[in-house]
Amino acid sequence: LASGPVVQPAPTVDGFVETFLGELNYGQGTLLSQSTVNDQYLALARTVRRYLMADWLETGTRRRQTQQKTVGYLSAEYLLGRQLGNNLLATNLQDIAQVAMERCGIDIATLRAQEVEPGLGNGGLGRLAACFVDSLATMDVPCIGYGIRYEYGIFRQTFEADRQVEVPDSWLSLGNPWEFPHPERQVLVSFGGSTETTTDADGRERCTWTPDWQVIGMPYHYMVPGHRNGVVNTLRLWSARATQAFDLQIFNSGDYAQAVRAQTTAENISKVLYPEDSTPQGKELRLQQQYFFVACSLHDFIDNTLPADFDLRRLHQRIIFQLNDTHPVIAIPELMRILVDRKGFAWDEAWEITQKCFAYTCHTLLPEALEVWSAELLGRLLPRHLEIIYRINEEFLEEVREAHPGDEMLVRRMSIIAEHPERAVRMAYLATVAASKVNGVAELHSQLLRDKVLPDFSRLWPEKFTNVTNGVTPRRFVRLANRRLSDLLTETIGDGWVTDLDRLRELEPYADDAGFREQFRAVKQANKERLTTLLRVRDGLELPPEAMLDVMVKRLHEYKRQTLKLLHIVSLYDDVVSGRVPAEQVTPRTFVFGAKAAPGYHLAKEIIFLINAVADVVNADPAVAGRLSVAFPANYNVTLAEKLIPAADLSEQISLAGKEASGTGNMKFALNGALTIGTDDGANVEIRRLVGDEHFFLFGMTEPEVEELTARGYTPSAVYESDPQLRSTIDLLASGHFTGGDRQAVAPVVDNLLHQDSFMVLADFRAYLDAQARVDAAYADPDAWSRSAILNVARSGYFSSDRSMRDYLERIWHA
Ligand code: 26W
Repeated sequence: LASGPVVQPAPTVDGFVETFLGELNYGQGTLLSQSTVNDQYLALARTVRRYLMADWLETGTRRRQTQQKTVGYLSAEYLLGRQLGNNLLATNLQDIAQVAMERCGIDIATLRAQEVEPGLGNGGLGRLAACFVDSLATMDVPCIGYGIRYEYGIFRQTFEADRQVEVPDSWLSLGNPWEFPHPERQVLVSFGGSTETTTDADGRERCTWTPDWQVIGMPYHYMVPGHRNGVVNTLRLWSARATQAFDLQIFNSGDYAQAVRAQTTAENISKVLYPEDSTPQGKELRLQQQYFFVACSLHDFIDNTLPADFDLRRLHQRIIFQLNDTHPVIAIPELMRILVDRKGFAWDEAWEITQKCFAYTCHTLLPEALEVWSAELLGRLLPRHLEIIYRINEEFLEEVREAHPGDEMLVRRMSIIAEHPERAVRMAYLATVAASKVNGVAELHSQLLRDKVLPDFSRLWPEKFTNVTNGVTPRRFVRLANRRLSDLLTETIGDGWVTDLDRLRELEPYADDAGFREQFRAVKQANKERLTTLLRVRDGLELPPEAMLDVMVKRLHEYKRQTLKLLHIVSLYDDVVSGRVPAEQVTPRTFVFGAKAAPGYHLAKEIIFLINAVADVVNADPAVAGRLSVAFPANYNVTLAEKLIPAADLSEQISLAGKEASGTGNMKFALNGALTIGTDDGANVEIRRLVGDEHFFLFGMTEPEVEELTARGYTPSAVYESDPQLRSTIDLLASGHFTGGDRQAVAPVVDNLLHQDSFMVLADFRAYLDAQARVDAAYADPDAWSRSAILNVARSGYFSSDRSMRDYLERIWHA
């Protein structure tokens, strides 16, 4: 019994009902007749969990026995999305569960809606991590996802008088049936204090770190099921607790209130996800979070996962730590500290081991998004780590001097330590120096990373740099989100595509089959109707279900250019209300936005306000009724994405060329049969190459053209002056037409466009409008449009995260 197989409930309706009622009675302590929706949801989740448990335990046992190399994915964010639907899909229990619930008089959709999604991420980077762990489980690759169990995830967005208001996301308040706390695996993490170097009897220098405070890291385990393959990997998220000793010390001194405050300090570490996406705040708590979770994770793997007698010189044969951006990069000096100070390795040997155990993925090109920690802060919080970083840097710069004697400028440029405006550690440089491989997330991004962000490093170590284009999981974003399309695909080409997305190619011939196109359009129409119903109930929006659905969903950021989309809408509206274009000539479109702004990002919040203001006026104006509507449902998240993306006709991917590292939403739309209007940026480049020019609406400057314009000097007001349509559009905005005559309210955005426009919205306006005219013309021919949409689906199999994982395995992990 102790080590034998776990008995799994029978995968039948009877077995499911029995287990469910058992969970309701014995787990929730209630009767079906008395139970609330939350009781029923929790019991259903625990029922599904039971069908995964035997596989989870078995996978763990198998991993321990075979001792294969494991991927330790280190990520400060995992944007998982709801678990119930995904786990029903993975276990092939969807139909059984539905019938079982019906038998209990329960509508399973109501229970699904009860789940609050774990929003433990900001956007692309966090969602990518969730897709990657899904793929690794489906491919039966050993992986432990390490991260932070934030008590509060990304804030819930509401609108008050058209402005964003943030509400704390208390996702745990109704209970979380998907996690398993493991107090027996808790880890101690130290902070602060000082270091002392002494010399051993045998003449070896030894450093001791005497920290002045500690916290406990408590792991919570989450199941990561593969798709119907009997594999369940583990996500291990850390939660911070106060230590008894720490409390008691103060408590004994008689200051009870102070003792409780100390507890709060410790537990603050995993309290809340930082909602800043791509603008590092340099906050002490954030560095605490970063060190907290990597210290826990390294300790967990080295001391609690590897066998006790493991020879750490072979560490790289058992683990590769993948650094998801710079957030976990403090793991590098932490591993050096473990090897040198705790395990007694000589520096050089420790460095050799460390270099083989890490690989680094960069997810950005914005210089302001590259994390830099002040030496003052780092030294105060982690004095030993700062010493280690200095030594790594010294030895690295020696190597640079040897390769390029006399080039002190180069040495200064490449130094891990910046001296201005203050002494600080460049985390991306530290990662690049230590990692075995450095990768970007799309072809263009990897090239720009080599040529623009890290040019000196790529010259010194060209073989270190590689690309792995991002991908998305077809399980969640096609099979789960778009059941209708999935059924049509499976009817047509079989169900192999779910785990082998290249099989979508077999769909190509059907693009020329009128009957198939008809079915494909019916799927899209049904998805649109599902969405309009949802938005009516959820947001009180009345949208015409037949209009073209034009969707821009992503974090709000200037470089992504939501304002370009807004100018397009205003110009269409302007055309009609000014009488230049009869309303009947306007293609009916519904514009949908979804976007959260970082709470401290003022301009982004002004843009949200302006979109809402324009939406109010456009939606209420009879002049464009039935032609133009604008929807901005609040709180865009994974759950909403799953409803929006399958309904979209047009995918807006309009960042300024050279700014979007990859994008992953762009892939989800193409796979769900939307056509893309997009710039030559990020993975758009690869999408266009694969689906074909004729099935993609390209516009705008290329990255070299952006560079050239920047060098020449860009004057947005001159563009405004030279284009009458742009002038009219901006003047209408500036007039206060959308803000009840209040010109002040629009000034922040309008003035920025006219006098700053850092992301060249005005420069690309004309090209964007022309491309949108091409969209209208194409949409007028439903057969040609659906042919293109089908070819987008058929040719996007490359964007499966399974393929990304194969590329990481081959180029980076060798696992
Ligand atoms: C606060 C500091 C900071 C810095 C960078 C926070 C978050 C970041 C991330 C790198 C931002 C991010 O999510 N990047 C996105 O990563 C996706 C997955 O690779 C890409 O598809 C997006 O293009 C990229 O913006």
